[in-house]
Amino acid sequence: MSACSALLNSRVAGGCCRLWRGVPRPVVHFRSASVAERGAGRSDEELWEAASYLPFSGARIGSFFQERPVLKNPFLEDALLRGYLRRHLPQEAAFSDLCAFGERVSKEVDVWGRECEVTPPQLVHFDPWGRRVDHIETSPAWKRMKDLSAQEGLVAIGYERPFGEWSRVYQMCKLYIYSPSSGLYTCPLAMTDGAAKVIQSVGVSWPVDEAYSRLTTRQPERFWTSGQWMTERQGGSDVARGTETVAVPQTDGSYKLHGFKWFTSATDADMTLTLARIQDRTGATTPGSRGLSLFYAEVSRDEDGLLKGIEVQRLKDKLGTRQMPTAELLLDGLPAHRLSEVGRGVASIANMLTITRIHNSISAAAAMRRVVQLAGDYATRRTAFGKLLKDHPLHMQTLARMEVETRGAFLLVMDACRLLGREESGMATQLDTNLLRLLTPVVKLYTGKQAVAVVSEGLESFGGQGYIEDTGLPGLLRDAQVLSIWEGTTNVLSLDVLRCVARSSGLVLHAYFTHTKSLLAGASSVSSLAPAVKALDRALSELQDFVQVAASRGPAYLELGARDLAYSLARIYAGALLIDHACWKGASPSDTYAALRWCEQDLCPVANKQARGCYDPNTPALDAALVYDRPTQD
Ligand code: UCC
Repeated sequence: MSACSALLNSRVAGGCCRLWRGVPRPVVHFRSASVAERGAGRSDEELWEAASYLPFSGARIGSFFQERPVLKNPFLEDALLRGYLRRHLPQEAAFSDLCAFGERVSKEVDVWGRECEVTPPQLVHFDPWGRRVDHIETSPAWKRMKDLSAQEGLVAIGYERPFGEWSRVYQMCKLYIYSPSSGLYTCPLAMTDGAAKVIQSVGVSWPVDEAYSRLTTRQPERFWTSGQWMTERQGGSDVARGTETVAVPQTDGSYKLHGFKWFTSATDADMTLTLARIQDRTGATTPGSRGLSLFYAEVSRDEDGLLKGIEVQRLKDKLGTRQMPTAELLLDGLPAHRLSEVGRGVASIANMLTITRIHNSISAAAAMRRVVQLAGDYATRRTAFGKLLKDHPLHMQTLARMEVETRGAFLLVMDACRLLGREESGMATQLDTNLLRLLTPVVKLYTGKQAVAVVSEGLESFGGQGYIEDTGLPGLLRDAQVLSIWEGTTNVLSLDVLRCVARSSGLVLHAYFTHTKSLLAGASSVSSLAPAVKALDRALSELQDFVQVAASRGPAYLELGARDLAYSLARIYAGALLIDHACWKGASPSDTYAALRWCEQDLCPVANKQARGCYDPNTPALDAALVYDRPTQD
């Protein structure tokens, strides 16, 4: 008997109910007509008993519950992912592993991811006896993620190469399934993968041979993660000018690092790669990029349990990625080994940047996919205005637009993975290498922006529930916001696009145009795709025109066009990939529809903005005047 009905019964027993005779009965709302009907002809006692089922009466909170979206196996639910693999990697072993992993993610790992979010890391500076310990405590779930990452080969696959040139695609598909449930463990994995790649490129020998084997192992007890400490007090973008850390040579050929790393992600790592300036005998260093060298350091403790050469100043209080420890570190004599030639630090760590930027793009596409899957599921459960959300055409139009964005992002990043796999397995042509150099910043910057927009739209599709913290949905948006910031902001990467065009004397663009045209070649006879092909052809020739005109203008003109150029490169390339995929014999009508819808947007914003004079010499002054427009004094 509920407390409420007990109370009512005691009143009935005491004859209180008689007091109600002759006075208006309280207005009661029965939960349903059937309850009301059952009340007909009942005694007062029975009616009061029935009233104890009233919604919102006493301790009862009524029947106002909403269905929750259900996370199903993200591999089985993803038609494009499965189609892409059927087309390019039709291997039973890959399918069964991804299917089993998808099951594990939905049934087991997703809960750990939530645990990481609600149990953020803590920094313990001192032990109970006052000794400085600088211990970063992470949740049990975060530690389980580390073991799982090793067992599932989330880094190892890239180095074992079980499927030759398609191994990177396979590895990244696993990470794509894992990412939104990983509690941001994909961040240390990205840096670990990048560090392994750098070590491989400089040579797997002492002192990094042991580290390499630990970064790429499948044995949880041996597995190491790596940090990537590039950001200092002056900020994270202008590494060449902002790096103050110095490396003091030791007599045994090693170094000790002294500096302040302002933003180190996943700081519970076992080792790190970092940049520093080597001091000469007088203590002088070389400024700029040419003064930077790349160093390897282990994060270890002495026999008293103190960190060797590191003080953890504090953990960062961030908008998102709260699951992950991000710290400010004082390096005070951190033992290190130089990995690059002197002054070749940036060029040497560039391999790491390529890998982490691809991981970043995977996380972006995966965040979009996750919110689209959850929103789609919710639409089959949630009724509003008399019918399920899925039966409201405007709602479905919104979800379909999110789906189109997600598909474009997925194909973009998978193509970068395809090229990376070709390069690493020795299959890459010069065109592939050039294309990968151009696409890496383009894909990272474009998918980072898409993720914020699509995840934000996704939250809205849940109505107010999308704004409620313990649904787990707001965390998706917070974590998406970082994707356009770290590993190079949108503008920094847009300038990187210009830089790689200039450094390659335009060869990266040549590769881009050549490959994009080849992607369209099979579509010319497919009538259902004709509007998309026509739009893409036009955009491609507009882009070529822009490149020709811009080449004859000064650097200032190009800089103003850089962001729009990068967006144009991304939209056109994604359109070509969608069209190409829709031409595949195993493609579905939805693949065609997605290609058509993608190509309806402004595919070449740089040409349209150029035509409106947006990069003309007077624009910077007008932009500044607008930004700093203030009310004039009366
Ligand atoms: O944000 C961080 C947090 C880590 C968390 C990791 C999460 C990963 C995702 C997880 C998913 C969930 S760590 C810090 C991130 N910081 C950046 O990304 C820096 C952004 N800034 C840039 O990218 C700049 O463009 C710089 C630092 C690269 C510019 O420096 P420089 O010294 O001015 O660069 P230069 O002079 O253009 O290039 C120096 C050399 C050249 O080689 P050489 O001398 O042989 O011609 C370049 O070609 O480096 C080469 N290089 C590159 N090579 C520069 N950038 C690249 C590149 N992207 N690819 C290949």
